[in-house]
Amino acid sequence: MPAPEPPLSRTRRRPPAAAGLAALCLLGAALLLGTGHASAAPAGATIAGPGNTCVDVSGDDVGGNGAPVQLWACQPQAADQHWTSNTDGSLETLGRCLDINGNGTAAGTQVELWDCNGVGGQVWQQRSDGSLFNPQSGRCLDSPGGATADGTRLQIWDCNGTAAQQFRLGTPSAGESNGGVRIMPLGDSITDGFNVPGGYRADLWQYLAADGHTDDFVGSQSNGPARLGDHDHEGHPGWRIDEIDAHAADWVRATSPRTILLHIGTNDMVQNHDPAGAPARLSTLLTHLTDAAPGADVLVSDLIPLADPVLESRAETYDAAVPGVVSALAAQGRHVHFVPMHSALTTADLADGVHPTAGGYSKMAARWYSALISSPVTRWEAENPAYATVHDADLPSSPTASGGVKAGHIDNADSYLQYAITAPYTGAYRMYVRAGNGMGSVCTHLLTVDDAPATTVAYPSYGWEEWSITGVDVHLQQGANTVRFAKGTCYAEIDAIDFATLGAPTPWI
Ligand SMILES: [Ca+2]
Ligand SMILES: [Ca+2]
Repeated sequence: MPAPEPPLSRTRRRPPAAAGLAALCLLGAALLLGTGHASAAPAGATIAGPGNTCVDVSGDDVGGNGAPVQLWACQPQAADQHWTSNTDGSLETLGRCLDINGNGTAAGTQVELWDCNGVGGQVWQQRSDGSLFNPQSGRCLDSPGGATADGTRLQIWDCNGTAAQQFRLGTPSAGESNGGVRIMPLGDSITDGFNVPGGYRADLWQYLAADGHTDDFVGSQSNGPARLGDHDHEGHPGWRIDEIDAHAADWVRATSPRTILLHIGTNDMVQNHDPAGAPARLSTLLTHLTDAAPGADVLVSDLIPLADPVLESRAETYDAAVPGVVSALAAQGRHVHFVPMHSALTTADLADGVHPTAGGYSKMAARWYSALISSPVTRWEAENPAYATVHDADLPSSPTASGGVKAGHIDNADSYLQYAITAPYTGAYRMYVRAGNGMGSVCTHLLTVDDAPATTVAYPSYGWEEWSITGVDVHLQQGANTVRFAKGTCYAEIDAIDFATLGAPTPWI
């Protein structure tokens, strides 16, 4: 089976956008046919509320004065569910404090977010019975009627020790698991993240968090930056297929992954280790993996490009065999699925001829995520003049950006980055914004899609060149659309945006 045509070539001069999306729709269909979390997450601690909820600010990590404070399902990456305890007894998130409306004291007064100002209505004491006590009012934080539904607005009420008043301030550092779906990134240095610690896993984690998935990356190895919420992985630099195979069954028995992401074979090609036999070795590895974890789904990719033509030629022969290896095992009832990774990158995305740049790893993450959500994910670079323009802003080069360039200095009232997006159908899309924010607090852009009123997109601060991915639901018209990011609060940069159609959910994440 030939390697698939690159569905969204980053080097194509002017991809008719609709064609690009349509091609990836076909890719999404093809993918379907083939068939812990170290919260360096946001700073601060969660406040566990009644019914396994978390104390949350209404709206996505925006939090202006008066923003309602409510219960919501816990989301480990949500900045507005992480609260810092200040020395004056206040609890702070998004730069503001948990506040009783009007500094009130009456039972039933709602709580909100407000500028930290040291008033008595912002003082909270954790008590041993699990309540959060406000000394000024003599009352406790309370969920009305003991409600636990998402969006339940909180209030103060007479302290009564009931479940409605159980609010426990957590410890700031989580473990390497958030209790979600276990995913094992498995492979060699490209999984380990050679040159760029965390590799594709950092952006993949960001995609998962952007869509509210809770996942536990598993494996015996660990590395990566703060924006990678779970550093566990099973990437072994320099290892070939046979070397991974010697340990793979033990690894999956140790961690019971639900989903395995496998990119392996590069070292077989680089070492010229019987490349002709590599497909058979891959088949053996997959057999051992699926025997050891028959309930797991194994997503198997072909290899990203190699710069050396001789190595690349070997790899392309191997790549061409991978879909057949996968389909033969799938025909036996084994849960294996092919993911076309070669087409996600070009040699321009390599740092050293073998390993991706940071931007290349980001493209790998987008392709893995496309498979995991069974939906095409198309990337639109901020710097591509075919469809993107900046006004009173610029396009600096960036060592960590996809394509090596980002949009920056969106600093003034009239500054913006604007895309001309051509969409294949009218309806709902999921947009992912790869943004950089080194301000130390949440920054925003004002997003305008066509003629709709402007909305706010908020980005956590991981540091400049440490990219976050934020998900936004947008409605596009078939054909031409205008998507504009204008300056909001403080200063954030944009590397690229991605669009996904809303595909069928998979059980893999
Ligand atoms: Ca983990
Ligand atoms: Ca870019």
